[in-house]
Amino acid sequence: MPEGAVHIGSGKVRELYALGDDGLLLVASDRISTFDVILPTEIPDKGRVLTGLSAFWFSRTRELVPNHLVALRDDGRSLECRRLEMLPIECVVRGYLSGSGWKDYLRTGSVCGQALPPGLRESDRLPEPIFTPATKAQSGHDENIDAAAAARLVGPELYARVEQVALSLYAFAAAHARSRGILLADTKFEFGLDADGTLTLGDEVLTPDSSRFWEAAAYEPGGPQASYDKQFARDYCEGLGWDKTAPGPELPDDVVAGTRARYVEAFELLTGLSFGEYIADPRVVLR
Ligand code: PZK
Repeated sequence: MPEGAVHIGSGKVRELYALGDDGLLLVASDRISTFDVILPTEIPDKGRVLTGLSAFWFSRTRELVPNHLVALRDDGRSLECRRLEMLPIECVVRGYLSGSGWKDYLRTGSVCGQALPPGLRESDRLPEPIFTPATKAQSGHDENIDAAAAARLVGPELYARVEQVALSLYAFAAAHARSRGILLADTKFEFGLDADGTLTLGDEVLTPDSSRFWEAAAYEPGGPQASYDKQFARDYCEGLGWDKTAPGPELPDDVVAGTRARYVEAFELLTGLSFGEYIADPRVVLR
């Protein structure tokens, strides 16, 4: 337990602590989930990779929108943040048709009330990226909602601003990732208001846990794409005939090593830094 911090929440793979009255500490563990189940085996350094990537993106997008990052700790897995009043919507941007977007399109021809051209295949690139808000489900899965429902939750002015900022963040990050051989299929942002009421980017951003990263060289629309980071673990679990209910299976050493290597590779491609440099001094990602 970090010194002086009071534990206030747990995500599937992260812990949240209060730091004084208006600070928070977000700590990323090495836990991994597949098919929505936390596995008993950890992936060494996964939490550092995700924290380093998140800090990298916060640093590079601060001109687009202010964010909650205050400091990156020496352990490389903990972010000191400002406490925000979080908005009650998940801000998803999709550049490709996958996951719940693909499911909704198959059923209705639309995603979040936005009609898409007919004849799209799974994983196809969309004519242009779309903002697809979702509710924050207390338990279980977030539910896609249309713009009118999201605007009722946050107010129409804030909704318009959040949509515009989320689309700008996606465009910036997708272009950066593409130039390094990675497709950013979709990503989820969470925003809040700071003490002055300023719209502020929170949570973790543009990590493999909040986004779908695909290897550009292997991209083949018409079916599901391999996950950049988790595919070894998923393939192994599927091969066991596991029924995808808790508890998940232990991962063997070679699957752990292969999965860790993919996380580190994503970090190095996206940041242009060696992961060893990051471990030696995490603040290298802040430039
Ligand atoms: C906040 N979560 C998600 C849950 C985690 C993370 N800057 C902020 N101000 C107020 N609240 C939050 C944030 C952020 N980020 C984030 N819940 C509240 C969450 C559990 C563990 F690491």
